[in-house]
Amino acid sequence: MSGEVQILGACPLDCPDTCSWVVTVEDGQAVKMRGNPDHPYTRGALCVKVNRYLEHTKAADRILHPLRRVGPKGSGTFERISWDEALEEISVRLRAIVDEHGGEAIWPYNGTGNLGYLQGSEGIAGRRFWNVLGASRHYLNICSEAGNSGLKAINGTPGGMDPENFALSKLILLWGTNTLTSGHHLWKFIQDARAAGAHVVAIDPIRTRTAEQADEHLPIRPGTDAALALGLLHVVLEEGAEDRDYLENHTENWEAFREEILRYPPARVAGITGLPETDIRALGLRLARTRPTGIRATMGIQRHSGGGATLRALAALPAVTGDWRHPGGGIAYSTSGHVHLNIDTRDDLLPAPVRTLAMTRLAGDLDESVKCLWVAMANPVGSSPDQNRIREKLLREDLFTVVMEQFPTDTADYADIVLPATMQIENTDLHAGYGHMYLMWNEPAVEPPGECLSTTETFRRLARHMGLTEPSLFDSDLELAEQLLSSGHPSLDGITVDRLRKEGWVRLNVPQPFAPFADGGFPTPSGRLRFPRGSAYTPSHTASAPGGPYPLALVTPAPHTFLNTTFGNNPELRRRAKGPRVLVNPADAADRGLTDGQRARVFNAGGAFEAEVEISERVRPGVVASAKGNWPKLSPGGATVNAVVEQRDADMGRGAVYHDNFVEIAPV
Ligand SMILES: Nc1nc2c(c(=O)[nH]1)N[C@H]1C(S)=C(S)[C@@H](COP(=O)(O)OP(=O)(O)OC[C@H]3O[C@@H](n4cnc5c(=O)[nH]c(N)nc54)[C@H](O)[C@@H]3O)O[C@H]1N2
Ligand SMILES: Nc1nc2c(c(=O)[nH]1)N[C@H]1C(S)=C(S)[C@@H](COP(=O)(O)OP(=O)(O)OC[C@H]3O[C@@H](n4cnc5c(=O)[nH]c(N)nc54)[C@H](O)[C@@H]3O)O[C@H]1N2
Ligand code: SF4
Ligand SMILES: [Mo]
Repeated sequence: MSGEVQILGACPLDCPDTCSWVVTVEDGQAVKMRGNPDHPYTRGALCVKVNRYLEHTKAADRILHPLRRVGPKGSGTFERISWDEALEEISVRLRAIVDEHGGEAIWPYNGTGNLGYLQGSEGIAGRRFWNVLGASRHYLNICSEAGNSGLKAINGTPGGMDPENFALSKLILLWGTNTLTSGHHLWKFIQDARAAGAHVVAIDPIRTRTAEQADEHLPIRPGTDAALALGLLHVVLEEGAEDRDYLENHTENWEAFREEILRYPPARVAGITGLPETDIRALGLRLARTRPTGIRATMGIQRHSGGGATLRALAALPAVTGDWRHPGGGIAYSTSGHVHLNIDTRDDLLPAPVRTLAMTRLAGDLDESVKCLWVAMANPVGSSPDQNRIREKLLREDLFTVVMEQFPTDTADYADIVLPATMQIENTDLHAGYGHMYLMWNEPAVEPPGECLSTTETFRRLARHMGLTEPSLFDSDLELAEQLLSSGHPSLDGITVDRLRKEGWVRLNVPQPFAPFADGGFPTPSGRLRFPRGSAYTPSHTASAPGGPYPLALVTPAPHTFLNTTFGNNPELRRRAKGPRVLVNPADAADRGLTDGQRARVFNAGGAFEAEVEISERVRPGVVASAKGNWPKLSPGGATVNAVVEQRDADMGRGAVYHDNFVEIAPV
């Protein structure tokens, strides 16, 4: 067909797979998007969500112009204004805030709606601009920081196995991870392993679609996984299957940790985890006898008070068994620890040292000291802990709230100014998967609709409008990409912007197959893996305390049809999600007189939301589950599951505790 071109891009969403896609453009219009079959990891298929991405870019509710609030905060009533008017109002307000209260009164609140190194939360976007103004720093700890910190404590890095190497594993532990929903491209590698005889075990309080496909499912009590890890190691020691040579040459503190393991015999672990002792023993034996064993743990398992200690304990397994020696052995949490880009946010531009505000703590920390909240790539009213308190805080009249958005989210409803943002087919970006080993390029396929601007362009225009002169604020996207690749780290050898643009992706320059710790070499001061000192198991909140008036432990996992709250307004995906639902075990339902399909109120001291009851053996007694991702304003009662998620810090990294809250349920 004449005038038809194919443009290579990458999915920007917060998903480990970072798919390669191909957009067909005809006469300046994107007419088709498909997964790129040539990409070595994502191999073609996208997912149920992003199959609707093109439709989503053209959705009727897409924000296409700058908006100014005309109604009360929260009402979502706006008038259209020009970019000039928007930039002028913002400039005046920001100048006044900086003059009167100092730059720290600005909270640049970036979320994970886009993980791009140019446009998204991983990268430069806006941060140089905020440094010039002396704004508070934002700590992006909403998702993975407890686990990252636990892994750094033991291994010196969150980076571990190359997920492609699961194809070589003989025993695979899918530990608190819902692969088929939250990063399904790994499944092909698991299937390859299975074809070669691997045994696959899912460890999850919910019988998810992943657990259903596994060879074995252990429905563990939430937040007790570190105890299970210690119990499995107890069996490994009973069998004499520890790798003494690896322990001696590549680890620290083994003797004390060995004592800690001996405090967790399977009978005790059965009491803690709610799993039969025979199952723990059987898995321990398998672990003792199977090399290589690969552990896949993603972020779900660490959304608990003890989340950091959990990842640290899981990461002890491949050190004791010596699995790190083999490709196909070890633990894979996030590959981002292997990505060494030069993210030059120019902190030298800061006029003075500034405070850091944590993303998880918006409900508590959005106090009088914050005069401007600048939200980008985030929908905190839908996704952050303690929804009701966030709403209250956003109502403050003297708070100047700017939201850069693609869609009229619940958060945008509270904005004074809304700025229209591009979607991925309309902007340039550089990405790195956190579930694979490739850098990815996203070439814009079409012009932005309406007056949408990319993140980088928005900040360039704002800097110009404010009369700022720092040259690096005006670097072009391609210049920024060059800078990102200029760290000099060997993993980037041979990777250039030209090459990325031509090829679409390039594998990090690491050995293939990749076995990062086969000969030790952990990025710790001693080069050795550091076994935990003291107690290795920190029980979660719901595992340690009786619930009192709220006895049910609530887990709030990833929905199949949304990506966090992204797509939460897509009509077809909403239809498939069938509204907010809560999974209740038959015994707990009977105790409360709940019937299948009925509307119920799920509540605790912090708030309440409504959901349709689904009575199911897929959850353990005492545990209920309701997915994240629904939009409050599109949900019955105007609230979602995050109304009952408390703002509490995990043990490490100040991670959020989304899967670690008590609730009660009553019929509506
Ligand atoms: N379709 C879809 N895909 C997504 C997302 C999405 O919203 N939708 N979100 C993306 C994002 S932001 C992230 S961070 C990743 C997260 O990906 P996952 O880690 O898969 O996320 P979750 O669904 O939160 O948790 C996974 C599983 O952990 C289980 N779990 C909870 N607590 C415990 C526990 O204490 N022990 C054990 N063993 N299991 C537990 C839950 O029941 C759940 O089935 O997925 C990404 N992919
Ligand atoms: N109950 C519960 N809540 C959770 C979790 C849980 O397990 N349970 N998981 C948490 C996790 S893992 C995460 S990562 C967070 C995510 O929470 P958030 O960071 O708030 O992510 P989203 O909810 O996806 O909202 C992202 C918004 O960014 C917008 N966006 C996308 N791309 C761009 C862009 O290029 N520019 C601009 N300006 N905007 C863009 C989208 O339209 C969307 O409205 O949610 C957390 N919330
Ligand atoms: S959300 Fe994940 S699986 Fe879906 S297209 Fe994006 S990267 Fe691929
Ligand atoms: Mo996340």
